[in-house]
Amino acid sequence: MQTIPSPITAEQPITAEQIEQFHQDGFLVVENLFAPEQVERLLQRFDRLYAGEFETGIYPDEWHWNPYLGKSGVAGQMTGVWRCDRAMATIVMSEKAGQIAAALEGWSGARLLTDGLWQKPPTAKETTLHQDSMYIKSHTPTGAMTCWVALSNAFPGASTIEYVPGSHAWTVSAAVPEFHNQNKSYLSEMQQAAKLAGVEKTEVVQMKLAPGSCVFHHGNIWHGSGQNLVDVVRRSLVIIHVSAEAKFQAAGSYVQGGYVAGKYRIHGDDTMDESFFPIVWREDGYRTPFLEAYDS
Ligand SMILES: O=C(O)CCC(=O)C(=O)O
Repeated sequence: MQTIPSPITAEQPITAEQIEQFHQDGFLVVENLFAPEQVERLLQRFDRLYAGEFETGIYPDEWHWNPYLGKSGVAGQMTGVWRCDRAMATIVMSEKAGQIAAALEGWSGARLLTDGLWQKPPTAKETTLHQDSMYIKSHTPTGAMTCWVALSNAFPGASTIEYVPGSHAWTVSAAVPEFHNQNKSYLSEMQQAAKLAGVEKTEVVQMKLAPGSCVFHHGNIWHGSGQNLVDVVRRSLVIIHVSAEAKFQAAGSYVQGGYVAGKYRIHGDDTMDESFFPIVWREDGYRTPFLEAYDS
């Protein structure tokens, strides 16, 4: 596994070796992408968001678990938090994260697709291994990059993010039937996919990351997390980019797999409107103008 030093330079965010490593494994660790003060600021917003206090008055796109209705010890997942809270938006719109995503994928720029805020309290069950591309299918050119940012210490046994190295080369499977509270092994769909790919023995690696460090992962890689066996809440932020050139697939057609992104499609138009899918970094220096308000 490779790590890259921080701060990265604007001219060369990552080396050719690191890009090669990413293509081989399907993921790349970047240490200290965000500073301790930035992580601290997000953690201050975290509980408020889960308590339903949305600074901008906008409700998240997706919200699993809340302290009033949810069972204790159950995983929480919120999607589209950048619209709910400006401190979240400042981090989610990171130019540096977009630049690295683009460099790894060979894109001319990176456009934010969506984000996610996760918490896995002690005893929280596993997150079924899956491929993000199962849910991200409505744009073209296809492809997505996820940046999984640790907001607490992430380590084996504490429901840290885990990967099947090389599995980004397998074909994209149908969405897993039970994402959060599965009744069978959280590895079983991945194992079926491995068989189809002709892979006999699979390896699952659990990451060790300090708060502010992250892993960039390919949209097709199998990943998820194990049960939280320690007495600490695991917290993380997910930032998902697509190519700056991405558009929705042919306007007017019915496209499955739109999930969150499909909700923001304007009828009869294939544009991924920058109000909803801003360009966070582009090689010619362009950045969606309204993001200036978040640049602190
Ligand atoms: O944090 C987890 O348990 C899973 C996160 C995930 O699925 C993702 O980042 O795409």
